[in-house]
Amino acid sequence: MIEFSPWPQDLVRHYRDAGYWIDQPLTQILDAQLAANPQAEALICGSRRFSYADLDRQSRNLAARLARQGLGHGDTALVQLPNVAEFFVVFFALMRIGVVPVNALYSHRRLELAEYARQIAPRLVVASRGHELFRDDAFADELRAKGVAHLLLLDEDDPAQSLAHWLTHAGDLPQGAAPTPADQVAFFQLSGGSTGTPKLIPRTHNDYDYSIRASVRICGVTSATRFLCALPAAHNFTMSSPGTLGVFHAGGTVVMAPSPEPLACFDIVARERVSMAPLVPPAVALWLRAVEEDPARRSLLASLDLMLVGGASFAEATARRVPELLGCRLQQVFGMAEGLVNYTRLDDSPEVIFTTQGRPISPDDEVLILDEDGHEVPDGTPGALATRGPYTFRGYYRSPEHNAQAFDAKGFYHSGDVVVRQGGNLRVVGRIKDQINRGGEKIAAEEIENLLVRHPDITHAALVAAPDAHLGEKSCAFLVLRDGAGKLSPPPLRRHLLELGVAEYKLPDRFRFLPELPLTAVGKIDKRRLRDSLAAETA
Ligand code: OOB
Repeated sequence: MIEFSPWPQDLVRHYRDAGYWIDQPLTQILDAQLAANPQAEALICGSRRFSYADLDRQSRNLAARLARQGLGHGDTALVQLPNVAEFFVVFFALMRIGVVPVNALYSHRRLELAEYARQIAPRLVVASRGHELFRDDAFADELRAKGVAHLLLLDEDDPAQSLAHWLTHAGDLPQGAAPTPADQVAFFQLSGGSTGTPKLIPRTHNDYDYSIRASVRICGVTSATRFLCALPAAHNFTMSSPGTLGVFHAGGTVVMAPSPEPLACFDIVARERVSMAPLVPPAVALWLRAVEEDPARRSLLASLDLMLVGGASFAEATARRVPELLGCRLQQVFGMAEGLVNYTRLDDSPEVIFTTQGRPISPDDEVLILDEDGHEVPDGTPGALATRGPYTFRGYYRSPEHNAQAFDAKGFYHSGDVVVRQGGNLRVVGRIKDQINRGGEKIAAEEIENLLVRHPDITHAALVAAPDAHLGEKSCAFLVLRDGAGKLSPPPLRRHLLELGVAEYKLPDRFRFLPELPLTAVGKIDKRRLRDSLAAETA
């Protein structure tokens, strides 16, 4: 079994008694539809259409082949796929045989994948030939040298490692192959992070399944729902809030799109009569602009009933324009891969929907809003969010030191968000974690600072958020150069980071050079002053 920090026994009992944890593996999502309505349309990916029976058959074929290779409980997998149907085939196949995956983002590069592989020591890697890392065999060979026994590739010619080939029938699932127990780790979610190395979040079947079932009710997902999967499929928002898994749970249809780019998505929405779409705020802005530019485009969105918006702060003025311009309802979502998810409710007043990020899923989500001394603040006063509950994790994978900081003695996870409670709803008003939220994509400042100072001419680096009209935030790196170093311009600095293998979305958007970094009274880098100086520049 994969180790994780368990919930204390009294809470475990309570979560079961309250009916949150029902001890079913995530494969039950598919099994239920296979029993109820196997021919219903589960998944559309370009011109390919999958019934629930198709999805089940292909994932069983893969599961059987993997199990015959000896993969099962105790094994992990590193998966990196774009937004294609195979993402779900692979996910359910691994769930079937109890192999625990990390689903890396397609934008991740060598640094991220190597780090995840270091942490989980996978026996299986599933990736795509279309990704720069797998275009030749160099990285694959590196992974093999570190213990990866099987590599399966999308768009691969060699049958031995062609994912498509492994999805064909080669015998049934061996006796004894089974998901991990429902109270054990099903898979890892990715943390947006604020630390030097990306952290992994163990999610159990029980906790994840509960968040999905409850989200389905809150968001009104039914078998008639046609759900656009245009954000990265591996992201917690896209997967479970209510996400693709919520749609499968309800027997609806998931429609894949390669990205949230509006014109391509509008055509898909119109062609496949999409009714529900989760988006991050910058994508919403692009959709709004596309309709403003050509109001006739609005008719392409006629089937769209509900847009879910989350992942980064969403301006009230933009929120108000969603129903007006796109002709659909709006639901705000404030969630985190670590667990806690808040939604505005479908029957909330427009004021609540436009001005807040909703309230928690569960009556047993405990949310504390704390001042600097750790005391709860009154309603209407901003404070730091701390939470625990039936689907909020209790520790990052193998990270005792970081866990000691991220959790308090009572097991509350301190998310680093600054929120205000008003009338029972939360508003996200700021952040104390050292992270940049670049339109929903999270960048841990420390990770990039560590990479920047590996440049021979850089002695100190600080990465901070700069306000940005389109993305909400962009990143700016403040650098101190070694005495005698010549001028450095952005292109070689970005090249330095790319050569270290970091994902492109983490590259600083701007660079500023200082003779030294400002320090606070206790000698820490004064990031507030750096942020203020950027705000002053824009003003
Ligand atoms: C979602 O998950 P993550 O893990 O990528 O990021 C979580 C962080 C939160 O702690 C918060 O800082 C920020 O993203 N965030 C928001 C927000 N939703 C997330 N900040 C302001 N307003 C919002 N509505 O981003 C995520 C996971 C599940 C559902 C939705 C989003």
